[in-house]
Amino acid sequence: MCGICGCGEGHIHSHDEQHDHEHPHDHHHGHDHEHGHHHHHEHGPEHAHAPGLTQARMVQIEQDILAKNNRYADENRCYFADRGMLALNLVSSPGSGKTTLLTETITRLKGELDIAVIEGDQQTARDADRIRATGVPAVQINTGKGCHLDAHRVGHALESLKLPNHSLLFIENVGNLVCPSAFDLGEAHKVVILSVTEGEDKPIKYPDMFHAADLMILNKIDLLPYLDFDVEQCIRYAKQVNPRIKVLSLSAKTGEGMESWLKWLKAELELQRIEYA
Ligand SMILES: Nc1nc2c(ncn2[C@@H]2O[C@H](COP(=O)(O)OP(=O)(O)O)[C@@H](O)[C@H]2O)c(=O)[nH]1
Ligand SMILES: [Mg+2]
Repeated sequence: MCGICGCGEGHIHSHDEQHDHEHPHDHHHGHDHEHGHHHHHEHGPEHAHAPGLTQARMVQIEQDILAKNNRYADENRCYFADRGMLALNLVSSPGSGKTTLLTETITRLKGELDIAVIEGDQQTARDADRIRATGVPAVQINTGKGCHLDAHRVGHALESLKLPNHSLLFIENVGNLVCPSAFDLGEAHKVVILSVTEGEDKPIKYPDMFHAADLMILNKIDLLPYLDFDVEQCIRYAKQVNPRIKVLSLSAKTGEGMESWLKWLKAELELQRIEYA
């Protein structure tokens, strides 16, 4: 994960480490931390590859970051549970079709359900703009050099969305098949989207991600006639790293296979309603 690759936020201490002992995180103080981590840099390790940091110290820092993330994820999970909401964390490499799948899904479901989206990208608000064009609320989080969304920033996005009970919330993570697998955002499920243009071996090359996901969506099946992508082999690889993974094949572009995905979404939302509402 990010402590190892050194890409987390550009420096290894996240602003919430300092934030923790300044005031407790309650998600209700309306404070904007988006640009708040320019202070405190004189303290603590700044870079994952900082000279003088032992491997043991690096591992410790990494565990601390994940433990803090997990506490925020638990807060988010309570937030979702209190409202009978379904939150999904969409993960994939860049360009697999996450935003297209979302706009196509929203167009089909927005008459029936309350839907909102949290968009994670390193830069720009392009994806949040694409979502808002469908008529549902979206919050963009820019992670800068960061390669994943963390639960703390998702918690702040929830504050500004003020979602009604029983909402369906999609969280589109930063395009990256590695780091987002390690960060729980409080979601009910991670959904991994794999485009058939990426090659059938991705589940075994990036096993952490496919292991963390409960559902794999094989997207862009409209392109199969032009490729030598082996669907069956891909599904075997996915099940090899995660025997309980569910698989749906679809084309966000033509709409083929979308019905099963919509059905899955509604069933999962219904489960949350029954369990918590
Ligand atoms: N042929 C085809 N192209 C798709 C499909 N889904 C998305 N795309 C295209 O793939 C590109 C990346 O899509 P985007 O939704 O931005 O992917 P993201 O980076 O995962 O959010 C765009 O050019 C989309 O039009 C699909 O099912 N079939
Ligand atoms: Mg996108």
